[in-house]
Amino acid sequence: MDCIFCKIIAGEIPSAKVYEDDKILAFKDINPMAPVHVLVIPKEHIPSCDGINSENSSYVAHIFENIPAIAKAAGCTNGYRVITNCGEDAKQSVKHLHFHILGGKSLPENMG
Ligand code: DGP
Repeated sequence: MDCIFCKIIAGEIPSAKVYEDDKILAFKDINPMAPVHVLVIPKEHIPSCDGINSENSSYVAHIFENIPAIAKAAGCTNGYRVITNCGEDAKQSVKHLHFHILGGKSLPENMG
């Protein structure tokens, strides 16, 4: 499968990892939009939010169980934002479910 995030999971493309376990990987976004910009992804290929179901939702639960510690370790000491883009209108560019953690500054109120 030609998925850039699956290649990052496989170690075929390097990334700046900040957290990894058997189910999920977190790494720095290549094009940061804030002082802290980390992506958290499931190690199973789920194309987007639309692909979450009862078979794979444990990956999503595990991501959210770990987001607070990942965000704080990355430097979010005063809050953070979690975003997932799903589909064309949201401008999802990588078709592997990922959650952006943004922080390290006071973020703009406008989300779209
Ligand atoms: P989205 O628009 O929600 O699909 O965001 C995809 C993000 O993935 C975007 O902020 C840039 C990031 N990204 C794309 N390719 C790579 C890569 O090869 N390495 C890293 N670290 N981030 C990437």
